[in-house]
Amino acid sequence: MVRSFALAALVVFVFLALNTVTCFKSEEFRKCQQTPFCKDSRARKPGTSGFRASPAEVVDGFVQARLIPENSTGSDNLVLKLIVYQGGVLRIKVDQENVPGGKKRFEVPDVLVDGLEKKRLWLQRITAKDGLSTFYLSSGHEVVLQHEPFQVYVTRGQEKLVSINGKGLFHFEQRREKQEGENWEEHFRSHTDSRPYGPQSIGFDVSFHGAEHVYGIPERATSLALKPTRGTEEHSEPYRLFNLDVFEYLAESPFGLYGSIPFMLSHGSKRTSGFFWLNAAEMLVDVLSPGWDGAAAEESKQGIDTHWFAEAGIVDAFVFVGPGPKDVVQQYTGVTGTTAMPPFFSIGYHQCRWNYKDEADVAQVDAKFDEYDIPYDVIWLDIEHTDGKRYFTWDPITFPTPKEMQAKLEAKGRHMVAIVDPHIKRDEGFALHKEATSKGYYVKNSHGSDYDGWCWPGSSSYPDLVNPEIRAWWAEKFTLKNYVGSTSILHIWNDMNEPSVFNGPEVSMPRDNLHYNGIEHRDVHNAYGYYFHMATTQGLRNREGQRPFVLSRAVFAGTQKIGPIWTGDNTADWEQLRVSVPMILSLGITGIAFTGADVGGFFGNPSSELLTRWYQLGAFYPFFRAHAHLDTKRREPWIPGEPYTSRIREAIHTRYTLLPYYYTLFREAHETGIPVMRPLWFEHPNDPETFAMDDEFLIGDALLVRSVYTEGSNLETVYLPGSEPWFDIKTGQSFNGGKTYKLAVSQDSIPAFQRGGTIIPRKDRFRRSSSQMVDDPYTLVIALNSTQEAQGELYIDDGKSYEFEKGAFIHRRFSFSGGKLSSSSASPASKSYKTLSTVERIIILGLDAKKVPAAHRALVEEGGQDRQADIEAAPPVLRAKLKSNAVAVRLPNVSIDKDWSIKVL
Ligand code: NBV
Repeated sequence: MVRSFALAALVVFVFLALNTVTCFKSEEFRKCQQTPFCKDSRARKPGTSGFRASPAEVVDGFVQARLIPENSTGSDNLVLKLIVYQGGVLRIKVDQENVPGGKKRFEVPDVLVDGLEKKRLWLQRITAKDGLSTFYLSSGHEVVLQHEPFQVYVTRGQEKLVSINGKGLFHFEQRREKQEGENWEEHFRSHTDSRPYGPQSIGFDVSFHGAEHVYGIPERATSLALKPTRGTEEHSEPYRLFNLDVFEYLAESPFGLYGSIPFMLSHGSKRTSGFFWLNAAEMLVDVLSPGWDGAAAEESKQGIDTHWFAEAGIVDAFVFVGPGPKDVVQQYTGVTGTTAMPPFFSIGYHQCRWNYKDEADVAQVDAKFDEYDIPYDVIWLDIEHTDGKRYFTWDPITFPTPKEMQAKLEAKGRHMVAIVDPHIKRDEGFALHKEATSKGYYVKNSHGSDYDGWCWPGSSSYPDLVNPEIRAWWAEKFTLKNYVGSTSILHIWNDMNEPSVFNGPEVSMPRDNLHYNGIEHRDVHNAYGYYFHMATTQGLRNREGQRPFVLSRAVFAGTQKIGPIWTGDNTADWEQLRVSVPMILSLGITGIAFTGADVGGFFGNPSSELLTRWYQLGAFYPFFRAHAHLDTKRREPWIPGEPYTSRIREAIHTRYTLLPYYYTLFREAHETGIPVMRPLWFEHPNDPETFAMDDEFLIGDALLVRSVYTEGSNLETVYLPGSEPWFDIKTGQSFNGGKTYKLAVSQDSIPAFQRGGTIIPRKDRFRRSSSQMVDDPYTLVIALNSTQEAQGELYIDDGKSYEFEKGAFIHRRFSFSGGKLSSSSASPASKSYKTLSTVERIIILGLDAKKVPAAHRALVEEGGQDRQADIEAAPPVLRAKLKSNAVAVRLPNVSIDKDWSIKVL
């Protein structure tokens, strides 16, 4: 143990020495001015692109034309393809046809969903008139190709929705032969990039007409509504999409973090639309403020212009027409995939720390949760559990009996997660390294030998997971036989997969490194971590067909169909608590529903109040895990003592009661792509008050949460949107919608409200972990709207396997109207999943005072039989105080999976 901690300390020391100081070192990372293609792209003037499109023709059901640069002497190498998919999706591809040397430019594979081709609309004709070629996109929408100057836009009636190159910034550096004496090398700090293919950047403008805000393009620590980066002058660096291990990242910075999702949504009172550029090379996006191009302020206020540019690749972009926010996300996830259905345990609470020292430490942390009556589902092991940072191994001194350790957890229905990073220790005695070397499975340097970088184990190499054969090999390492010491309750954490290389340029891999088929790292950089995550997940999936849980730090478009991610190394301060909300919202609206931030803050020691507030917020994150740096003080929930421990317990308990609701929302995300945690404008798209709001959020369409982000706060401003009432989830107090309130807040919880018109399924009995709640009875909380009605859903399956894909699930719809609650099937299952659960309680909030039942009996009808159940009204004193009427139906005992009704009035 001493040995491994001494080694860890040494590596941390080396890492810190490389970073010189322990905070974000901006000079480690390239600025736009230090990146030639970025600098050149930003210097381009509107209207200077000078491309024209040749007459368009329909080829194999899509539209094709050539893009010809101005003053071209016959260079018509650029081929434009416009492809339409069902449901309002336009794809725009521009590629270089004749590349010197015959090597095609890189087109990112493995991101678009299988079966996309089946959704393609087979175009029959285009209408050519006045230099415009027009064709059908979807009901009411058309695509227009303007030939000279080249521009593509989408219309609805007379209205333009989204245009590409409307501002004339399109440029495409074609790969060409190197001229005599030309030097294509680039330098950054001590690093040289040989750039063997020379300049090959691409850029264009995208205008979102009628938009009031743009959102998306994570991952960064900024507000949800993206601020302009340029106007007539530069305001800030452009938003950067380049996966990097940014040490102690800053809140409020356009700088990109561990992940890149090149998908942007625009929203205004009239509509939402979206734009996605499938490209894994370094990309930058400027959001331009009105008047940036010299257009009259009034004219340019009609929407938002953006400028996108990437170092390499091709144009493979998608426009999504909406019209609402949920439509856009559905269209985007229709192309890139929806959230993988998580195993049930993984939506419970996770306890992590760098590091739980040894098996005794794991056992005592586990026991303390029971002692303090706090449920948790998963305990995590960070890098120190390995034998000298050789992943898939266990330190023989500190973790000598990993299977026994896991068996003890399993007995309580709990799980374990262990870390597996992509850097493999270059140690001749390490079988994994020997095998990878002999099979030629490592990423190569520009000279073709195995790339050797510096990471936790010291000298390390990185498997080339871009190659499907190597992914299959990597996946095999996770079988219970190959991963010695693992059991079926062990799941995986993929960290450092940007990839992080301590001595590489910008703490990553050189861009001229080589993957299989000669793919340059620059082309695939932002997807490396995606492939690593994919191969690991495949490995766990092969293990007995159970749903895997693999947490990744790096993220790319499409990651949602693989597994969850978290927001990396945040800091224990109030500002980072605050920014976690827009970060998770931004990931959610770009498809990644299963995310969270380290509760408590990774770096530094939170005060007990901050830690408690973080639990109170984190309990609502889709992914709920506490984590802390090696150098921090212990901070498990019982450490701060009273009154904090009780408050933390209450926050975790609240999460556990809501697990049925969260699981139902995950099912929705899996089916439709719509995120679990949503910005207010997702549910209230016509309310401009909500558009820039990111200090409150919604869980599904029923819960609104407003966290507390300042120390000692006892008063907070909360906006409750819409025209229906909202009910405080703790007290039942009702508030009218469409108003801003100044509310007294206590230290015990953060404000959270249920919207009138919704029904939330809960399980209120406290257990040690979620697996022990399987057969527990439900409580249904009905919050009535102004017409005394409400709707809700519940989805249940075995929480473990893929049987749900064959119809082994229960999906119920609850509906309250005319004083009666009914349960009916929401989607027919081919094979029913069996459960013993019943409904033990129904709480009704907001009953019209005059209608509170006098009889105190409810009439229950199930399977053709009638019976009665007791109704308890809230005592009159409480009723007056709540200004709402809460009644509870006790023990109706109806089966959760059957049709029934309960007449209350
Ligand atoms: O594996 C150690 C840490 C991990 O705890 C953290 O969550 C990751 O984001 N890891 C980064 C590497 C070291 C960070 C200083």
